[in-house]
Amino acid sequence: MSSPIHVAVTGAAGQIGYSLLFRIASGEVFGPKQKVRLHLVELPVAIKGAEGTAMEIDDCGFSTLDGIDIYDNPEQGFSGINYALLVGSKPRGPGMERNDLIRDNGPIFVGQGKALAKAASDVRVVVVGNPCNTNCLIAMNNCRDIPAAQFSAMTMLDENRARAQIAAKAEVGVGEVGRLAIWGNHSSTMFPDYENATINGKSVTEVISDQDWLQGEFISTVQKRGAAIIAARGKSSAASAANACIDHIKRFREKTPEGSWFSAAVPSDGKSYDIPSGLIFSYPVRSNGDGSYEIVEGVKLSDFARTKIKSTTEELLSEREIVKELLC
Ligand code: NAX
Repeated sequence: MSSPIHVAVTGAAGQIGYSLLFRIASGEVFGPKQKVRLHLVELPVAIKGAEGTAMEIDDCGFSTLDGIDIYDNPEQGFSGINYALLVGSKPRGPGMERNDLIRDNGPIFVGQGKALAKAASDVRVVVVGNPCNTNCLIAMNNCRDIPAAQFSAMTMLDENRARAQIAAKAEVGVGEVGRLAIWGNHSSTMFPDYENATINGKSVTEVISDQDWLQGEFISTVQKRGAAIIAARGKSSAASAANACIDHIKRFREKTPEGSWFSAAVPSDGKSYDIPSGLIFSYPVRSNGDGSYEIVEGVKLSDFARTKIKSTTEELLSEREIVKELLC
């Protein structure tokens, strides 16, 4: 086996951490021949919980696990890592507005960006903690030494949710639904682009003729799925979020098949689709399989799609305005 891949997970004692860490340790992400060393990063108050999770991971006897280290200090936790999965952040409390959440969580990502700059160099940073696009922007801006292209935020859960909805409506397997890009923010303004998606290579709109469903119920179900899960389960999505995080990492590591794409929020370049630069924006992207990726160019957007993308762009611009003091 080659030398271990070091993966830091913040919020390791939380719900998503509990679903995510076992699957990383099991070899599912980096393969059966690759050792993994886990860095569990938590707040001091939650270290005991992280220790309990670590005991359970040990008890699984994964042959791909090199070991687990637990930290209450991000700079130590990020030392020498190859991946930083920034999951930990403060959840939205009762009656709390999204803008309050943005203000409250921003400083966490200033600290983590600075810690990454000091402790890590060749690292891929994936932000899951909400509001994940803007948190990623803050971390990236506070970590100028690491190339911007190595930062991304997760919209894969939204893509998976959208593919599942389309598959159910068309009565096909989820694996038959492809090219379903999420545009914009991981929030209720995101646009799940059914217009360019396919079912077995055919356009979704050819297979599903119910345009009202596509423009209405489909989009709003995907946009509000997180809230529907909280209402049903009493807790936010955790296993599906961890699953999407694994998909996100794997899709970036593998070369994307010709003609296909996946969704990820990445730094906007100011050129693609008239999105201003300096945002973390979800686009259709394609991995080259060598650590680099490209935003897919030339995707045809209808007036309907453009209106939706405009609104999610405006939301991201307003989030950036709220945290502007945290961006250097
Ligand atoms: P939990 O509240 O179960 O766990 C969060 C953990 O983060 C806690 O153990 C807490 O101690 C830790 N934490 C808080 N601040 C920290 C810091 N500065 N350093 C290290 N650890 C810290 O939340 P969970 O359900 O695991 O969700 C985590 C985040 O994922 C939330 O922000 C949530 O909103 C977000 N989500 C993002 C999704 C996405 O698609 N991008 C979907 C699922 C989820 O809602």
